[in-house]
Amino acid sequence: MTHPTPAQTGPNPSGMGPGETPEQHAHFEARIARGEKIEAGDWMPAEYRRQLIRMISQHAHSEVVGMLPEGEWITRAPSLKRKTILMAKVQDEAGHGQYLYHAAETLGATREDMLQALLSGKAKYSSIFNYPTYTWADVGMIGWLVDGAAIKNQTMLAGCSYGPYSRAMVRICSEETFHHKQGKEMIVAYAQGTPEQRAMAQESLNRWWWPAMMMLGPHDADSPNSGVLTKWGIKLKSNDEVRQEFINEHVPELLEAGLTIPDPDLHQDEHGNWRHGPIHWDEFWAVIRGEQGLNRERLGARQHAHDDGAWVRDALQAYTDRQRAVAAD
Ligand code: FAQ
Repeated sequence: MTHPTPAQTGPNPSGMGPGETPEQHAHFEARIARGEKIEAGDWMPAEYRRQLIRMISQHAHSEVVGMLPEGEWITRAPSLKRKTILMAKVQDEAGHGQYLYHAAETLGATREDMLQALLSGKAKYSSIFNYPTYTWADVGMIGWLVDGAAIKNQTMLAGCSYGPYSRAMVRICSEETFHHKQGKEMIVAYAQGTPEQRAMAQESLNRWWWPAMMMLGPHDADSPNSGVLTKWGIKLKSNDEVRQEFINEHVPELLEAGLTIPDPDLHQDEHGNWRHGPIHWDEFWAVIRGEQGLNRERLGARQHAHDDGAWVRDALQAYTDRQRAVAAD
């Protein structure tokens, strides 16, 4: 049985689907309240399934599209050590995409539908990957800030109520931690290096700080999906809570590295939380809509890769057909 891709249906804030009963919902919610994981074959509200397919497939697309800005730098890495680290990181992102597409498949989504939704522009992927990588320092800054933000969000998702997503997150987070460390190590080295290296690291931070803040999603008041996701234990923290954790960890570390954060309003409040200035959400929505940034180039590169891989899919299909014919004999 296949289920509609999220782009085919709209949000359902009440969460009650046609033919579903309050008793079914009460039983389902009691399981979540007891901390049980919901598994693929278990009964679940249609809206729970739809929300998970939406989030997990968009997450998978983000991992795969996220390979592009960094992959462009593999041939230009400044040393063998940096090249091997970057190659391992980009390969990891492909693996994360695979785990996540599989997790979405457990909910009845098909790989073909998900890929079609990405390539046609119907499905979203993270806004952060529509920003260009202009210098080598951007590779380090992605590791430090983008993986840093992703880990904050995904550590939370590792505790989510859907078993296959939660388990995929545990594995992905351990790999993302390595990505985060290598990015930080690289930027700290440049921030303490030659004047040119320091300038390169600072200029990169100036471009990536705000997009990294935005990638954790709109403010809670503007987050239409959060209500139902929180109710059903998919999101255990709100967008703003995760963003606050990200800032509190990263601001002191960036300052200690000798870098300046491009936010004149940044300050620490009486509770020790770092408070940021206004976020330019117009830019965020324009980037998501593909009106700003590299959306067209990213989708073009994915389409090219998809077309290039057609012979692999054909070969796999021919092999499967032959195995089935042999088994039938
Ligand atoms: N970009 O109601 P909410 C990574 C959309 S992985 C694009 O708050 P929600 C690894 C959202 O979909 C990074 N769209 O949404 C790596 C919704 O539209 P829809 C990806 C965004 O789901 C590192 C609308 O705005 N991580 O970086 C974004 O409750 C380095 C309203 O928003 C995941 O996907 C955005 N940034 O919260 C790889 C984690 N934010 O779908 C390579 C899983 C929001 O209704 C190199 N996802 N939107 O049409 C999540 O945790 C959540 O989906 C959020 C958004 C927190 C992203």
